[in-house]
Amino acid sequence: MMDLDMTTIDIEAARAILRANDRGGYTVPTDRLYPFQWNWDSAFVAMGWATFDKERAWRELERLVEGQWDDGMVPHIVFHAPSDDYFPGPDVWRTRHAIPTSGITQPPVFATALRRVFEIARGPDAQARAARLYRCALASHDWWEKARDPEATGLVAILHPWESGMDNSPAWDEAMARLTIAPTTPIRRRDTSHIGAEMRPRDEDYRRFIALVDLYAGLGWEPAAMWRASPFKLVDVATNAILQKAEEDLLALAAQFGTEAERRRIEARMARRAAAFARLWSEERRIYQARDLCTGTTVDASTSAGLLPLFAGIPSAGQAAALAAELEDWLAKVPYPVPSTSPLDPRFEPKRYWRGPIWAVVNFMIAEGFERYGHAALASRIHLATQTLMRDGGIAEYFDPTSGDGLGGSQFSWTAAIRLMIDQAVVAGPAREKM
Ligand code: 9WN
Repeated sequence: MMDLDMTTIDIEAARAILRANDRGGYTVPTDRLYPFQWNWDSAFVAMGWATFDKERAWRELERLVEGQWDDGMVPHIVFHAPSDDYFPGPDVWRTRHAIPTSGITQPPVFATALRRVFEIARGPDAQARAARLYRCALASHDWWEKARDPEATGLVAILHPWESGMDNSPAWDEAMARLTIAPTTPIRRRDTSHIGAEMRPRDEDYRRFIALVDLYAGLGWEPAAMWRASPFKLVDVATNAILQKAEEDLLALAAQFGTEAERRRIEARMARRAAAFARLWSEERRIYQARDLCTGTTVDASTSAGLLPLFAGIPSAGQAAALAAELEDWLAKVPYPVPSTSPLDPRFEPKRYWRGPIWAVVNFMIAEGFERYGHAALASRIHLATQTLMRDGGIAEYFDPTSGDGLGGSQFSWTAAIRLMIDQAVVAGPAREKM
């Protein structure tokens, strides 16, 4: 454990980052590189704000749903104010929402954040604010079911790698390599003017990312048309696990804010999804793996996403033990948990974005997951490693699992939020159980 002074300094630094990245009720992930509000970043950031500024925590969630579409989708980016620092901007997305937004979504951490903010940030108007945001979260989960599981399999699919939040994961390689469409929008990358290209996705990835955006923009972002036309339809383990955890949190909120019919709807979805997860389990690989709906095949890639079902209580005790054993094997290869791609996989690259580096938010969810299954030593090992990485490598966007170096953007909001949440988890102990 770190000494108290060090901890106090870290916490002040983490709070200062959130304040510095505040753009008026919403928090940018970091200055310049990501100058707008991102969906799953903001959910974690709201939980971070809740540890020291309750009003700001509520505002973060409220500003995110300013971007919510009429059909319930919460977009992955809300472009509250213009900036030339990021590509692709609103002119590329060509969506029709009053506040410009992207046309795709991101892992739905929102209801989990709402429950947590409601539990720790009570105030005179908390009931009314939570009641309104509960409706937004429910609409978003209903959208996932209708738009992204139209065949009622129990599991939702993503239609763009950016929707997974794990943009260039090896899990998307085969599907992306198969794409035959080309972008019509000229690619003007801005990210590599802020960050070394060796830490970012490759140009060929961007061509494909934008080709999909152009395809969907041409379909007017209409969900049924996108579903029919998409050459990229992946059942992502992380998205489904995060959605399942969010349903659990939504159900808890529904006890106060929902109707009996809504509670039944959420429960039915949870039961269907829990059963359907069996299709993603690989006994041989000891991990959950994605499925490609275009080919009907399992994607043989072992990534940190494959551990996230723990967060939602999906695995059996035996499967949880297998996941722990699998992670131990990874940690025999690299000193820091949890690499985004297995270091035993030939595609592992310790510095290239989602092909190896560690993300504090993913660590947090995996640690909570192991805790849930009684693997307390592994859970605290992950939490402590996250703290150490930040202390030594800075509050960076991501970290090299071989060296511990901080990589990508610096002064990063969701990393700071996790620093604040870990501290609360360690100090508050059982409060963590509630998340
Ligand atoms: C595209 C903001 C976001 C995260 C994603 C991460 C990265 C964007 C990008 O940054 O994605 O959405 O331009 O690289 O992959 O998880 O939400 O931090």
